[in-house]
Amino acid sequence: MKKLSLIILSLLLISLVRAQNTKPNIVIIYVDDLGYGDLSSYGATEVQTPNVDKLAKGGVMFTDGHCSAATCTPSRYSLLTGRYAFRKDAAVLPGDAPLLISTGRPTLPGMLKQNGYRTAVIGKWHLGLGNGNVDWNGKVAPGPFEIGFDYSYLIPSTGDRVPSVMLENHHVVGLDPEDPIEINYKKKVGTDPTGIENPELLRYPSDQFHGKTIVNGVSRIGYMSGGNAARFKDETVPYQMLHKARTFIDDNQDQPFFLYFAFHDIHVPRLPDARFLGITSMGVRGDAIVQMDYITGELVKHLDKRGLSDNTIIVFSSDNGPVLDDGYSDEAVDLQGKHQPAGPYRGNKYSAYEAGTRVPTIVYWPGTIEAKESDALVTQTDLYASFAELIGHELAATEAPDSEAMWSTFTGQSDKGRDFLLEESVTLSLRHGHYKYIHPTNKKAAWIKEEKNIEAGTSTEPQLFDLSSDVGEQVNIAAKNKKLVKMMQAEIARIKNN
Ligand code: NG6
Ligand code: CA
Repeated sequence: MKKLSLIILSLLLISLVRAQNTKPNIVIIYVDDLGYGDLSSYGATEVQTPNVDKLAKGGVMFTDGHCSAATCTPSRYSLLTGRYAFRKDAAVLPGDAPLLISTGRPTLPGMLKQNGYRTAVIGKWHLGLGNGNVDWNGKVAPGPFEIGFDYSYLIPSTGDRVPSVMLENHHVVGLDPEDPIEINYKKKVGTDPTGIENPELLRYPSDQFHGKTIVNGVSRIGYMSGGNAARFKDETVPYQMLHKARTFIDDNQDQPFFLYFAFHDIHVPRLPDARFLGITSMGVRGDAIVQMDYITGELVKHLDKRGLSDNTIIVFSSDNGPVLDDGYSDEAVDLQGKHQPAGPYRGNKYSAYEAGTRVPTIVYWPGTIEAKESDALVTQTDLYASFAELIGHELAATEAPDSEAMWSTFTGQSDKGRDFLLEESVTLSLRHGHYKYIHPTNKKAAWIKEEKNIEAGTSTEPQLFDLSSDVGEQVNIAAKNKKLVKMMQAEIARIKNN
């Protein structure tokens, strides 16, 4: 009898190990506003990022990897749904926006959960919460839980938008019911000072959009009253996130898990912890990059410590290109020095040029995938179908409609990237080999400002660039290549009608 149970136990153990091998843990480390040139592995010389470089040197480092859009919300939408955000008209969301992802839509965490994973999102959300009239004092839903996450610990929107609190699962952390939160994006609520009225109270000046309620010495977008005990201190948020991530890993180390670790660094307001202040010559933007690198290293070390590294895939990337002045005068511009946040590429966050979406992209899985540099054209939109391919999940007809299975490319076994790759901004751009087409538009987002050195990259005329001879997108060759332009336009029309 004893022998039989021993046999059963060992069979169970073997199948558990097998299940783990076919279902490795997945960690997506998603940095906010990190540009192509912001890491030393990607050519930065003024800032050192040894921890991320270790992933780049030990994994597949992509030189033509893209987030799906040049801003946060649309990129996150596509990452989590495998669907282009333009289909949803997704743009940067206000802090009181309802949940953008419909609860019935298949999602990456939902798909993994269905396949036995425990799923968590820790960090910046910015995909809306609630049904349109969210009460921050009660149960905040629907949100991550309703679209496939078992656990969430969130900055609800962005650090520069109220409410400046953390949300754990359905509730604001540390809220005193005697001091309820009220949020208003149109008019002032409560008596808290604002940046516009009391600029002398600010740690650094802001533009008028960011000049509303002051929290932690920094004025934000939107008005907030109450919730004083729950208000976060920006400096400690990354460490709280790290703590929650370690706990999630510890609690789930015996089963497959998916952790979407969404940094707020290096988005504005940039308020790195004191130990990183002044560590670079680039001011708080550079210091926040080093803090991000440190936290990444701590996360990787924790996986090592638990013996999980060989069974964990890490994807490291960013949600859009870099920006220096995004609303606060934090010296990022004055102290930039020689640093090139976008590397050799033209543009920035928001822009239709390459720098809007071409971001550091690393896939790391020690012991399973070999280190290499890949110039394959890849997009985060394809992670959904690629992970499904990896774990043997067959996509339903309406699941992840824009996501292509590219696992062999993500692991460096194949160099074949996307034939056509869409880049979203206020317009649509399309990559095909070394060609880059930008669709004409007369739209312009309010925050795109030449005086802030933010280039939209748009034109009312079609634009075509040959990146093989013109990496900086300087010479528009559309007029001389009418056939190619037509073909690109036809492909965009085809994608739109899909
Ligand atoms: C813009 C904000 C910018 C930033 C961005 C979102 C203004 C003028 N600018 O609206 O500061 O918060 O939204 O950034 O309001 S993102 O990375 O989340 O897309
Ligand atoms: Ca962003």
